[in-house]
Amino acid sequence: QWDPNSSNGQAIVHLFEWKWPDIAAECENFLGPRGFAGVQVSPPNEYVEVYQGEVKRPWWERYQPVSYKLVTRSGDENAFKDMVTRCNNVGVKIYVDIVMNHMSGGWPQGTGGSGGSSFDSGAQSYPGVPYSAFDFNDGNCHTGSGNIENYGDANQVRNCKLVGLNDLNQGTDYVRGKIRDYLNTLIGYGVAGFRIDASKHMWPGDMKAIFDSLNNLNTDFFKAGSRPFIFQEVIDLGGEAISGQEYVGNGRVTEFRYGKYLGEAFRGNNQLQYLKNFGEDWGMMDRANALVFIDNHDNQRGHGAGGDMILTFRVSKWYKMANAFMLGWPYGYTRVMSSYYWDQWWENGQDKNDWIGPPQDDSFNIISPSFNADGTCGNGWICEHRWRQIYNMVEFRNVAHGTDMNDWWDNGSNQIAFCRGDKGFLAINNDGWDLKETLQTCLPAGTYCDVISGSKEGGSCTGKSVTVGGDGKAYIEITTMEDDGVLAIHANSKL
Ligand code: ARE
Ligand code: CA
Repeated sequence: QWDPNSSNGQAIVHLFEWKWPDIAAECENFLGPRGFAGVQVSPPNEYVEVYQGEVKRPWWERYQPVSYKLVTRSGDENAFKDMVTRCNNVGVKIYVDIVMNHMSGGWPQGTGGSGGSSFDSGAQSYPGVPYSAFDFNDGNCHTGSGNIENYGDANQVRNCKLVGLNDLNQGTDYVRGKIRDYLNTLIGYGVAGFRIDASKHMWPGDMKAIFDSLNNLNTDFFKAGSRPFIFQEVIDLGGEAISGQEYVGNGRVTEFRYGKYLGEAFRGNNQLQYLKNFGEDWGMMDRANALVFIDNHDNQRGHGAGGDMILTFRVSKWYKMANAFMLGWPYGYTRVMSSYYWDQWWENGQDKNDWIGPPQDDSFNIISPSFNADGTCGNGWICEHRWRQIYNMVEFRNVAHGTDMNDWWDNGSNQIAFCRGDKGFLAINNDGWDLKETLQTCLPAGTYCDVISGSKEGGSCTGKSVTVGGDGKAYIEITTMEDDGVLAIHANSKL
């Protein structure tokens, strides 16, 4: 279903590769108090431990399941349960990344799983579930290699192997039952919903049969009769046999055009003035079905879709502007990315280090983030969600929820501003000259704290203040010398 079952928040954060105890603490110390609705967590089920020459314990090993035992580098089953309970207790929901299209790729006999299960990828035997060769799609795939060779052919996209990953047949009752049991276990622990990995590679009807068979959410934490939130990963930039639209009957769908188009606009391949009708008018899906984000764990490192237009933490000024626009703009359900750092190694337009896993010690244990005095992270974690310009815009989104966009203004190129009812006002300057204008803010008269250059703390503002007159107008200034090209004020930032 389409509703995130959140307490009140309107944005979730993907804590990519975080450990369960660290997420539990983050819910209590930061996400709950800051009004985040929830967390997308990395796959919690057992996967292949990859050691392949130079490539040791890449992040992508977690997308090669071996069983549905809840044992990973993020923690074990008890740690997972404890995280879900503690996050729910502070109003932060957990959304689990579900890999149900496939099991592992081909690995030598004796390769280990993160939960100690053995497997034989060549024989398609996964005793930890158990799955055997009968449960896979080979007979239904008609390409020479057994892999997906042509994205123009819906049949092979669904029934052949994605990059060599053993492809489960979700058409059988047995496979459906195993996936259902796994998801119901998670529901029993109190999760609020699921990100469904590689949805393009499964038949929407098979997925529906599985979702329909799921239990209602745990009534310790949710209203009786609540259904799990579903958001399906489908990369649809147009031009392929399969469209995201085929999946909207099951729940929300990732709108990959959103981050690509915003990347193009902020990088100067398009002008911000044209964002005036950003949304359905741009050919994107209905906002009620869309899950939107600036970047994700794939396209921030050249996997997935969007290419070099995608904005990431590495181009931080643009990145903060694009996130501010997303969180200020009434389209879709929003997800903030939270990353770790790695050194890139570019060769022929490819980052040879795109596989590097999270910060880890010599025994490949993930290292927890540390926290600096100003609240930002250390130990190799970027924690975009702890950047003031981003978390303050999460509050803006919560405050403005339920209003539309009105009073759009632009300068005919890359300076824009708009209101959200009488709840919020946002201005962006991506031109090479200063923005200095008296603009309609739609807010009641008063003095407001700009939550981008600072925060409202104990009744005063650590950044720029904006004085709104009785006519709703205010003098707005964003110079090119400033750290950020955004100004945002809202009902809760009134001084
Ligand atoms: C790894 C190795 C491979 C190896 C394989 C098997 O990189 O070389 O053959 O293992 O051993 C992630 C990584 C993959 C990784 C995989 C398994 O990105 O590199 O393979 O884990 O460990 C398509 C899918 C889309 C998918 C993207 C990446 O449609 O669903 O590819 N995204 C999800 C996750 C990924 C994850 C998987 C799926 C697999 O978010 O993190 O892969 O579980 C066009 C098409 C898109 C296509 C895209 C890229 O844009 O429209 O549909 O996306 O190209 O091919
Ligand atoms: Ca498939």
